[in-house]
Amino acid sequence: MVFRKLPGVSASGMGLRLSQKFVFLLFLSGLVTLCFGALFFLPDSVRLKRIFLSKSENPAVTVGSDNELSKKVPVDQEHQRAGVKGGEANVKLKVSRKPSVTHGARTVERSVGSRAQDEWSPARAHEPAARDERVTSAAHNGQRGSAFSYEMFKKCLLKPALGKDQGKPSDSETLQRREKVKEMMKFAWDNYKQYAWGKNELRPLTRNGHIGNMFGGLRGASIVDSLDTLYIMGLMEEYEEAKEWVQNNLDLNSNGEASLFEVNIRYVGGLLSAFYLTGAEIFKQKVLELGEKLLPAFNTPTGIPRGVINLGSSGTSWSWGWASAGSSILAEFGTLHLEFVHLSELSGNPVFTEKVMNIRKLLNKIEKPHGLYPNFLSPVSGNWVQHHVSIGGLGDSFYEYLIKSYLMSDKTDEEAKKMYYSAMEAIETNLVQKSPGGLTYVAEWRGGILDHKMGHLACFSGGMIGIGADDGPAGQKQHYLDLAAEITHTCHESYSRSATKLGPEAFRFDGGAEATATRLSDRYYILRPEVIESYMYMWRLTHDPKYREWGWEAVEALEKHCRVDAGFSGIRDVYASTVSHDNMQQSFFLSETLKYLYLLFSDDDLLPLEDWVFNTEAHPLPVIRKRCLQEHGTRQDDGQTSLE
Ligand code: DMJ
Repeated sequence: MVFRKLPGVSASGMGLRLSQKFVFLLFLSGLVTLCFGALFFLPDSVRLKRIFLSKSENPAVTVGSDNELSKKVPVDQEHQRAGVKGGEANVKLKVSRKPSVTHGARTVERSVGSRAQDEWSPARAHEPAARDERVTSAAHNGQRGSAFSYEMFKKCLLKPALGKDQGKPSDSETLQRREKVKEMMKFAWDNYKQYAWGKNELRPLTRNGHIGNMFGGLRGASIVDSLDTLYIMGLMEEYEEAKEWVQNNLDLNSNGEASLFEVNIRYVGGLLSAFYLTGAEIFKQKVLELGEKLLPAFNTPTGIPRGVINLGSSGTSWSWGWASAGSSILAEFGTLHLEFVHLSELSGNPVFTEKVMNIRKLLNKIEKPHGLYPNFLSPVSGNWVQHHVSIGGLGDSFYEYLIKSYLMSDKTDEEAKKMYYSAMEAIETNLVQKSPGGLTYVAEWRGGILDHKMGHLACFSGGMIGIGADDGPAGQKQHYLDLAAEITHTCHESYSRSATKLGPEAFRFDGGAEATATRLSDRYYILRPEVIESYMYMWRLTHDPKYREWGWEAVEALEKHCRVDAGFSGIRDVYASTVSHDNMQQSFFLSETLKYLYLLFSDDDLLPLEDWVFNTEAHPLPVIRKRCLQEHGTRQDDGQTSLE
C-alpha cells in the first residue's frame, strides 16, 4: 500500500477525510478512463492496443434483428466527407467506432433476351496489348460460379461501345466543341500528372497533390477516376500511363479508414468500367481484390453497411460521427447495387449481389413515411433514425440506383422498378414544387415541413427522371419527360442567374429568392457535374439543341473562371465577378463533368444508353443480358450471381 509510506498518513484510513477520499478516487478513475481512451488513438499496429481492444467479430445476427451490439466501443475520430452526392465537401467529421457482425443473405437469378454482336471490338480499337483471358476470380476464397468471358460479354452488347467512329459528330461546330472538351481533359490530366501524380487529387494553385482521408490510404483517385474518360476520348497515351500506374502502383493493401461509398463509386466503378471497355485483365484483378475488402462493412445486425470501413485485415467499420445516432446514410448504402452486381458477374461469386439485395429487402419491407425514404437508418435496428428526406445530398443516388438497377438488368429487375416509381410518386406528391416565378424544383422534407431549397447535387434528378420516363406507369411518359425538362431548366437558371454562369452549391425558393443562393455558405462551386449530367441525358432523350447550348455555356464559364495556370479549380462564390479559387481539382471533374460534356457533343452511339448505364461517378457499366450470356455459354452455373 503506497499510502502507508507517505509521511503523515496513517495506515488506518490513511488519515484522509471522506471528502478527500472521494476526490482522490474521482481523480484515479479519471486517470484510468483517460489512459484507456488514449488506446483508441494509437495506430492499429501497436501491440498494447491489440491486447486491450481486440476487434473480434460478433456472432451472426439475422436481418431485421433489433439486438444492440454488446461490444460497442464508441470513440470519435476526425474524418472528412467530401463530394458525396449525399454530403457537403470539405467538412470535418467525426466517426464513432463499432465492432461488426455477420448476417444472412439470399441468392437471386434473372433471365433476359438480347441480340448478339460480334463484329466489333472496342478493346481492339484502343487496346493493342494482348488481353490475358485467365480467370483470376476463381482463385479468390469462397467464390463460386464459373469463368466470366469477355468475348461473350461483348457479343451480348447491342452496339459497339465506342460507336461507328468514336461518336464523332458530323457538324463542325459540335466537333470543335468536343475537341475543346478533350483539350480541357488533357490539360487537367497533364497538370495532375506533373504536380500530383499518384496522389488523389491536384491542388492547382499550390501545384501539389492532395491525399485527403476519404479513401482509406488508397492513392491515385484521379487516375482511377479518369481511365474511362481518357479511353473514350481516345487519349491513348494518357490512358496507357494510367493503366500502367494501376498495374504497378495501385496498392490495395492499405490499412486506413475509407468511405465505403466513395471507394465504391470511384475505385470500384472506375476499375469496372475500365475493364468492360478495354478487357484489360489487370482492372478485373484489382477490382475483385478491392471488392472483397469492402465486404466486412456489411457485417452489422441488419446487413446495412456502415459508412466507414478499415480496408486492412480487421475490416472494422464505423458510422459517421455526424450521422444521427450511429446511423447509415441512404445515399451511401443505397449506392452500391450496380457495382456489386457487376462484382458478382465478374467473379462468379454471389456474395456481392447478396449483400446489396439484402439492403433492398430491408428497404422494401420497412414502413416509409408518406412513401418517402428518410436519409438516416440505423444499421443496428433497421429503423429510420430521423425524418429528413432529400433528393439532393444524403438521399440522391439511392433513387438513381433504383432506376439504373432496373435498366442495367435489361429491364428484368421488377422490384427495383416498382420501388423507383413508388418513390417517384411520393416525391412528386410531397416534394415537387412550383415557385412563384414558375420554376419547378424539388424541395427537402423535414418531418412534414418543407425546406424550399435545392442542392446542386439534386440537379442530377433531371437526367434520372428523363431516363426513367419510358418505363413508368402507362400514359406517364410525357409527364416524366416534362418534369425532367422543367427541373433541368431550373438548374440551368441557377447557373444563368450568377455572375460567373456557374451554379451555387444550393439555391432557394423562399424569401423572394428564385434559384439563387441566399446564404454565403451556399455560394461555392466545386466543379460538380450534376447540371451538365442532366443536359447530357436530356440531349440524348430529346435532341433539343438548347441542351448543347447550355453545355457550351458551362464550358465557357469553366474556362473563364475555373481554369488556372496548372489545372482547374473550384470557386468560392459564383456571384462574385472576381473569383476566388479553392485550390482543388476534384477527381469527379475528370470522371464526370468532362465526360458528360464530351458525350453531350458526341453522337449518341458513343456509349449508347441501350447498352450502358453510368454509375453515380459517371463510370459506364454494361447492361447485363443474362439470357444472351447463357446462350453464349458465359457461365456453366448461371443463376448464382444475378437477379430474378
Ligand atoms: C460525385 O462523387 C458523385 O456524383 C456523387 O454521387 C456525388 N458527388 C460527386 C459530384 O458532385
